[in-house]
Amino acid sequence: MQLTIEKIDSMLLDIPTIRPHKLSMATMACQTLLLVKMSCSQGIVGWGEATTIGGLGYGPESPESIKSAIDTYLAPRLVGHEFSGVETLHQCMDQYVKGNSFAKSALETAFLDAVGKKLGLPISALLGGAQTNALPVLWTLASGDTKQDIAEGRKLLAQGRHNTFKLKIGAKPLIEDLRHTLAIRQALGDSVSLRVDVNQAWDTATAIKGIAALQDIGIDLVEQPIALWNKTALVELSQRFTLPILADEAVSTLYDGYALAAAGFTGAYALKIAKAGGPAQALKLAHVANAAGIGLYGGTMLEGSIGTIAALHAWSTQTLYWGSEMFGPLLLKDDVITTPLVFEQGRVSLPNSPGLGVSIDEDKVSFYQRPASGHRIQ
Ligand code: MUC
Ligand code: MG
Repeated sequence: MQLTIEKIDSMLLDIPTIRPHKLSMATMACQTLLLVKMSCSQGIVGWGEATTIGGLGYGPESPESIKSAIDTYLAPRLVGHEFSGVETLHQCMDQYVKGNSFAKSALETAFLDAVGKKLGLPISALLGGAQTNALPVLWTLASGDTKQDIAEGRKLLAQGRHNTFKLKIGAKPLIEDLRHTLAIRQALGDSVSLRVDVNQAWDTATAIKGIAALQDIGIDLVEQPIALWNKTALVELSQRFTLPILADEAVSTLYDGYALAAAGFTGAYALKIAKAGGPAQALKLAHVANAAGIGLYGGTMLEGSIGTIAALHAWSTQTLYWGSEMFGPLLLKDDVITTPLVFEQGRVSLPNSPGLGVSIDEDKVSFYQRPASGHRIQ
């Protein structure tokens, strides 16, 4: 297999969210999708996507910096070159550009889409083969209001769309977050799995107090309670409590995963294609986790359909002990693929036609595309 990349176009799309989505570091009224359109030999076109949360609130790459890294530094190194697969593509990207895993993820996704279309195989087949075509998916209750979250959770349970929920806490004092969590726990009932994501907001002392209380409330998983750099305390917290800790911001690549496991971390890892540099790179972290006996969770950067489906192809090759949160497209008011993903009975189904397995509505892409001179503060 050889594929020559002939042209790379990147664009920013701003799509409103269905309601404000409140995290400890940002409130999202809109999500910005960075889309990549990769034109290759034989008229094959691949699509990729990268998103982040809250501009520069989540990590070191913003939508605008992802676009600039692609346009100025990555695309010129790739265009006109022939690649035999994602590994040679990555060697080239890593040689000229350090870091910038979100930008690389969009390009790796577009390349995988193109390779799949050339070979007539879904991306999952390129990555090892799907174990399932319906993946577990939770929903995040993050309106910022306890009553509204309860109403939203009840409605989704009644519809049968989700049976597992994640709450975003950490922006408010601990006592308020605990009251909020307990109220939702009581309202939604014991058969529902409830998790919380603190997005690094606590110091270690608050985490010890908070996790002990969350354990009593019956929470199943506590995601990234403390700062991403504090690996020592994260390991200690994982060993101190029976309530498992999910490492998110603290674990991006296989190297992070190895270091945390070697230090004695006993929790689980949130895989994200953006953190690792693409679907194939994220699976390297999954393999390290498998070797260390660490459970996996399919994580999202609240991608639209293209990024979500790219991740689903990768996650489908794994056993996700903690399920996934690939609900990003449901949080957006509109979509750029012609046939939306189907979410029902706590699962999302994986397309199985070649590449990503989707058709892009290019009129929608143009409609939501940010003008070249425009800017948006999330
Ligand atoms: C995160 O930190 O996990 C995932 C789901 C959600 O609502 O926010 C994200 C980001
Ligand atoms: Mg998280």
